[in-house]
Amino acid sequence: MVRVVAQVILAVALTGSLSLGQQTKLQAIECPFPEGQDVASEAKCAEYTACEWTDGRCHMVSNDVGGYVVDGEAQDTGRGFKVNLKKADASKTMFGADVADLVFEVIQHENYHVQIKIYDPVNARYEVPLPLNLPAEAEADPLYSVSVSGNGEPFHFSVNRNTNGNTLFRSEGPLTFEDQFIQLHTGLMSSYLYGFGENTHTSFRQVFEPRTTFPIFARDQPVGTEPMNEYGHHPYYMVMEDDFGNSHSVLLHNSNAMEYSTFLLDDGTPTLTLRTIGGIIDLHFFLGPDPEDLNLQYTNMAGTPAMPTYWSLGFHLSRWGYNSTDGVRAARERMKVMGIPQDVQTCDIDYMDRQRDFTYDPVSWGDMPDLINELHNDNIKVTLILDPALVIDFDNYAPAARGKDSDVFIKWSDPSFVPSDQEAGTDDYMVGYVWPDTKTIFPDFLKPETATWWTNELKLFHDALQYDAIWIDMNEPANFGTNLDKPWNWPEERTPGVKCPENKWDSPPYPTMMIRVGDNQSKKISDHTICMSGNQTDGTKTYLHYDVHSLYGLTETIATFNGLTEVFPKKRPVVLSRSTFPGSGKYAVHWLGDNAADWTQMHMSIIGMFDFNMFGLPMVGADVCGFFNEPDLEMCARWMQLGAFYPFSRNYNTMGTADQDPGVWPEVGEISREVLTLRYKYLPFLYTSSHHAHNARELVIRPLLNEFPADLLARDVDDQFLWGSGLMVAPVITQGATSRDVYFPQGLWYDLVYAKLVATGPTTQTVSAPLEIIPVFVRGGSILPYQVPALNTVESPQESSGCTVAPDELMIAQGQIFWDDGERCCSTAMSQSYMSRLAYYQDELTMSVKHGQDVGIGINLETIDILGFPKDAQSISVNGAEIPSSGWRYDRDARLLSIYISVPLADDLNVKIYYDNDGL
Ligand code: MIG
Repeated sequence: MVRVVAQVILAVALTGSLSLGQQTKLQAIECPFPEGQDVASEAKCAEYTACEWTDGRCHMVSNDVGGYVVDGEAQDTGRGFKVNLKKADASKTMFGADVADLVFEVIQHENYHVQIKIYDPVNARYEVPLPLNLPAEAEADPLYSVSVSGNGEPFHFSVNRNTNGNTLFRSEGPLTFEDQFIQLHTGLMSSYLYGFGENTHTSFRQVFEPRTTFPIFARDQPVGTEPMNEYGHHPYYMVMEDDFGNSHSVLLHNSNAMEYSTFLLDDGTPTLTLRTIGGIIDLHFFLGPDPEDLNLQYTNMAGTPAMPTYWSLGFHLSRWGYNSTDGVRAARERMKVMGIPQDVQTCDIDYMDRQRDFTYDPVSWGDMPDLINELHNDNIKVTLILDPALVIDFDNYAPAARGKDSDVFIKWSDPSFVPSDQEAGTDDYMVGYVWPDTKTIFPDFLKPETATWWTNELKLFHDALQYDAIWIDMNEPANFGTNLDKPWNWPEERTPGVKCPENKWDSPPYPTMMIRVGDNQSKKISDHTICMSGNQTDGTKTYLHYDVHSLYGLTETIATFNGLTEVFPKKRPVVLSRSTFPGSGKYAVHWLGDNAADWTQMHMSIIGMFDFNMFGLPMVGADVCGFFNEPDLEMCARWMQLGAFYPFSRNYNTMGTADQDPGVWPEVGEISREVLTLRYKYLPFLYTSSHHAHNARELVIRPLLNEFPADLLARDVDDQFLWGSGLMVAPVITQGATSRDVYFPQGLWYDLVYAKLVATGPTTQTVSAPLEIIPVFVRGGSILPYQVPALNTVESPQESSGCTVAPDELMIAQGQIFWDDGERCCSTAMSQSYMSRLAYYQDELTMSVKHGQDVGIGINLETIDILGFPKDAQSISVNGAEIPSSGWRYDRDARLLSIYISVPLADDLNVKIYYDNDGL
């Protein structure tokens, strides 16, 4: 491939279509009404001088009138360039408070990575205070160039790919930059747009027609199918530019409430609008060019995914509402009786005493320490939930008292905001109400003192209950009944909950569409959370909750992760977090929130997995069998099958519903045993993929388009997914179906269980899938390591291992085995982990150990299954010595050659197969 070296182009005057777009009235560039587009009318339009009514549409005025003008020559910064902008016409505004003078700055990083900031040079505005990993110096041969209009011209910019001239970003229409309303539009190369979150996406690929808008802002919002913002905040997207699969991705590094909109310009160009109500424009572009490259490039900056402990890849079981230790025992017993693999038992808030963190109910859960011992003796790990908010009962509740001593809670930003009837002893803390029967305050996890205090609480808690992992819920943060007279679960006699003051933060001029979607009862951005006019601090600077709201989950995750490294020195912490932000993947496992037992939501869980793998959080999964409502046998069986291929695999349901653990229905129990046994067999492959994700930063769960970027059909497939590059899962997610259509991209595809060659792609085939079957395929060219499955991962590492070899058309396949003690933390010494490479080339398999021989000691490679082998072998040699004919078996029908050897994983290996290939 020829690489074209180019430099950042300084202040290039725009030519061609760019200047056209800049002058025409772009009627499709909608004028956004705070109340939503339903109110659009000529009269309403006239209220905004930045908008204009033409032909029955209210749209932004053209760029030369409503936008900014380049004011001066570009200046070289040594790391790129910057140029001054000034507002073209101060009278054209949406909500007033336009920033008159701006700087547009290009900052070069790696060759594949450029940052573009647009900010106010005079009055510094809020910027996300968490560090990104940026190179100390720019690399010299950028893959991109950035163009901006010349001095005196209407401001316009574009980002281009040098190798082929693709235009990755091309600003359209006017830039709006007001104190609480920033808006930027860009034309896209194609409508193959993916990402953004956390949202209720019903397709992985974004929709442009009709125009579609999603809000982004951390929110305790259950899953549904209308466009909603959910728990996390990930303004990160990818576009596949052309038919060759060249792809780029973009992060808008901004944590304020925002929304994005996808639509077609009047000439059909797919276009994206980005709106945020605070901070600055801070864009990071990654140039790939492959979707898989993007993952490496993005996570290198935002945070590489945590390496999961081996046991956390096992099956997790829980529900809200076991109601007692005996409830847990009964569920565990059902799993044992049915012989269903399980590694983790989780307890929800019902274990707590009056739903207070760091306590347990003395009555129904009085023997909690015994329960944990029993589970540990049974090789089961225990995850306990914690909510961030603590009760203000300082006299009787020591964690809050200690927190108050260290002054760790979120405060009002102005003493005048403290309600006059606020509870005694709560000073200027913001007081809310969540699950406990007593009002609560919220730790400020930005503050260093909070991390110290939280670590101490985690340690004390572990002294009382020997948990293995912590699940942090409600960390958007959630608060009940904000702005309402009475929270839904509020006892009658109580005083009202928190009502946010009227000010520009709690009632911003453009609250984004989040106030109109989901169960936003008070129609405010503080709905279901704490007030935006709260104050937080990192010890140096103070921040409004308005700005740092969406960082709450990440900052709590970091504090919990760091705390657990002290509770469990040298072990990898397992932290399960509901709210996430770019960078969370370095620390957290994520589940996709409160879904429902519903077939559409089962499908959406695959899309959610794709999104979060893109966001750098490969350890992800949805509540299997649904959180709300009750699944029937069929749905739960199908969901257990799909969930067996979630990296984070947990069956979970809400309070007050019937039990739905797999042991409840004998049939589901059997199906679950079978499919989880298959998962456990291939855990070494999932573990190896997780290691690659952690290290080489590949995706664990891949949409087909990641492996087949130039295959246009693959780009719309979101009901099938890959583990790594070698295993494809095509779950049944349709009620009543006993077969499904499967798209097989180019190559050979074998059935994982029956070993037969099923398809030579590209092709779509109908595959039979009665209730007990989930279609899973191995891709020709891959070698998948496996292990004889056990009932949990404490037992399985002692078992012997094998590998499934799936040759491609040229009879070639390759794979790797990564292995370590499963939980060791943070040593990068190669000697502490094992890695070998497996290569199959025309009847010969070699395994070469790369490092960690000692770690592999004690485990034998016992079986090699070669799929699609043309005929029986005449003889087979292992490391040069012929083995007896009892050492292999050939299944003529499946064309499966199974070779039984017994060679230590620690040693290099060569297996050669001789057969008579006459007449083939
Ligand atoms: O307001 O702890 O998403 O998994 O069972 C609900 C109770 C609080 C929400 C979590 C869910 C959990 C539930 N929690």
